[in-house]
Amino acid sequence: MKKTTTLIASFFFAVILSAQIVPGQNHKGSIKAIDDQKIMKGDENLSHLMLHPNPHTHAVMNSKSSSFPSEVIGYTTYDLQTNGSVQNRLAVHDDGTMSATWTMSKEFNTTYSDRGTGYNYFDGTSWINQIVQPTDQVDRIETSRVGWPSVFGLGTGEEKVITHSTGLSVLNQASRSSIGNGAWTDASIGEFYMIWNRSVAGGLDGNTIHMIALTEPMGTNWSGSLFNGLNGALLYFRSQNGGAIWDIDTMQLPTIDTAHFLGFSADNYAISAKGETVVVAYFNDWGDSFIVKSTDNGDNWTATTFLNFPHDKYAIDEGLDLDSDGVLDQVYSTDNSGALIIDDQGMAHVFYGIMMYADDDLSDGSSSWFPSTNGIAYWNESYGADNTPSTVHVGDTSLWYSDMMNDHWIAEAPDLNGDPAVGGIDEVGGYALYYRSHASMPSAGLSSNGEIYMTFSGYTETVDNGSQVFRHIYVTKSVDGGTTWKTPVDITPHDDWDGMQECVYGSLSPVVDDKLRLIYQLDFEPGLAVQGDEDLVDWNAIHYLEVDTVGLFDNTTPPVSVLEAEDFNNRNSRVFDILGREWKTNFADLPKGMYIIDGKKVFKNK
Ligand SMILES: [Ca+2]
Ligand SMILES: [Ca+2]
Ligand SMILES: [Ca+2]
Ligand SMILES: [Ca+2]
Repeated sequence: MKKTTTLIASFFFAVILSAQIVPGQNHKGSIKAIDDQKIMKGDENLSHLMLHPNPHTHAVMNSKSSSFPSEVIGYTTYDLQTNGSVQNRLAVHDDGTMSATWTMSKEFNTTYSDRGTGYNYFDGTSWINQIVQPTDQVDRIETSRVGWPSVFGLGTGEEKVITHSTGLSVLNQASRSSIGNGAWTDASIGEFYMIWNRSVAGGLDGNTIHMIALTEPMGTNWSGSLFNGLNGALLYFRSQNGGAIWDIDTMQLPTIDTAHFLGFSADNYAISAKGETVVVAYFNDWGDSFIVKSTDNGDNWTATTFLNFPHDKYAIDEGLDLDSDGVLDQVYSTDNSGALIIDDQGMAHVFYGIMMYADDDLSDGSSSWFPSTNGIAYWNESYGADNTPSTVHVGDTSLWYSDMMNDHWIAEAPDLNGDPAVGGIDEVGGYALYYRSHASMPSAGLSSNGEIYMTFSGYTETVDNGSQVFRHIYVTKSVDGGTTWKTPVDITPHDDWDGMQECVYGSLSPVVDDKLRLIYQLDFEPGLAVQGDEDLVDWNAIHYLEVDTVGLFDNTTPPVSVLEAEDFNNRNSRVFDILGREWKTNFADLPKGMYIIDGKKVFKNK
C-alpha cells in the first residue's frame, strides 16, 4: 500500500512539474528588486558593519528535540560562505573520517582580520575540536588572511585546503602530509591573483588537483583588468602531483571566451571529478549556463549548454525585447547558485536555483530580480543541449523561459499553510536578502544504487521573527534517474526556538549510503551581516548533520489532489497557477498542469 502511494505521488510530480510555466500572461504583480548585490572577497572596507557585537546573549544550540540530530562543529562571525554556489566544504574520506571547513572569523568588527579556514576533523569516533560555545572555536589553519576553502584528501594521504589570500593576493594551498594530523604549511599557486576557487582531487591515483578560479574583475570596487577581453575570467588549473607542479594554469576552457561571453562572476560555478572525468559547471543569469567536460583528466574538453539564454553577450542596460513589442522582456535563468555531481558512469548532473529577471530601466547600470521566484531545476547529460528558441513562447508576451528548465523544475520551497502562494510576513518586502530563489543553495549526492539526493535552503513561510521569514534545509531524492522527485523533507526543523533558526549553505557529501552527511550554517537572524541585509554581526554556528536515508520520505504525502475538470465547471472559484497568476479561462479549457484553487493544489490531467 505504501509503495502504491509513493508511485502515485511520483507520477504526479513528474507530470505536474512539466507544467510549471503556462504560457498566456506576463508576470505582472510580482515584487521585484534591483540587483545591488555587492560581491565580496573580504578585503573591502566594510564600513556598513557595526563596530560592536550584537548584545544578545548567545545560546548554545543543540537539536535534541529534533529527529535529525546535528552537532555544532564550529562558529564564525563572518557569515558570507559564498557569493553564489555552495562550495565543497565537507570531505568524507574512504575510512569514514571527515574534514569540514568554512570561512571563519571570531571578530566582531568591520575588518575580520583573523579570517581564514575554520576546520574540524572527525576521526571516526568524534570531532577532534569539541565545540560547546563560540569561544571554543580555534584559530584559522593558515598564516595569512584567507577565505573560500575547498577541502579534499589526495591519494597520497595528504590533506589540502585551497583558498584565496586577501592578505598576500595569491591563491593559497594549506597542506599537511596526513589527513587529520600534523601541522599545516602554506604555499601559493600560480603567478597572479585569482579569487574564489573551487578545487577537487581526481585522476586514477587521486593525486590530480583540478581547480577553477576567477580573475579579479574591473569596475566599481575592483582593481582587476580584462583577461583576454573578459571582465572576470574563469580559468582552469591542474596539478598531477598533488599541487607541487601545476602543468596547466590560467587555461581558458572551451566557450569561456569573448566569442561567447563578456565576463564571469564570483562563485557562479562548480567543479567535480571522478577518476579521469572532470566537469565544470557555470550557472549564469543574463547568459548561457553550461558544463565543460573532460574524460582524460583535463587534457581535452567539450562544452554543452544546459540553459540556452536567448541573447549572447547581453550587456546590462542593453535592453531585451525578443518579441519586438516595445516592452522589455522578463526572462528566467539560474540564480547563480548551482550544484554538480558525477555518477559512476561519468555522467554529469546539475541543479540550480531558478530566478526571473528583468532589465527595464536602461540607464541604471543594473537589472532586477524577483525575490518570490521559487524553484530548483535539474539537468543531466542524457537530456542533451538546451535548444529552446530565442523567441517568446506562443501565447506569451515579453516573457522568456527555457523549456529545458521548465520541463525539469523539480523542487520548491513548500506551501506550509495551504494558502495559494509561498509567501510569509515579508512577501511584500523586507525579506532576507540573499539574491536567490526561495529554493536555492542546492547541494547533491548519489547513493551506490543510483538514487540522487539534493538538499537546498528553502524559504519556510510559516516561521518568522516578526519581520523576516527563516530558511530551513530540505532534501528531496529521485529513484528513477531524475525523472520524478520526492516531496522535500525539512531536515532542520529545529523544534526548539519554534523553528526560528536560519539554516543556509548546506554542503552535502556527494557520497550517500545509509546516511546523508552535510554541514550548514545556522543563526537566529534571517539574512547576512556581510552582504545583503547587513545585519548585526553575531555568531553563526556550523552544524554537522547526519540523516538516516532509510524511511526518510515515508511520511511525505502527495502534495496535490487530482480533480477532474467537471468538478470545477460549476463553481465560482478563483483559479491560480503555481506562479500566482490568476486565470479567467474556464477550468476545462486550461492547459494540463497544477493550479491552486480555494487554497488547494489541484492537478488538472486533461
Ligand atoms: Ca538596467
Ligand atoms: Ca517584449
Ligand atoms: Ca502559503
Ligand atoms: Ca535580517
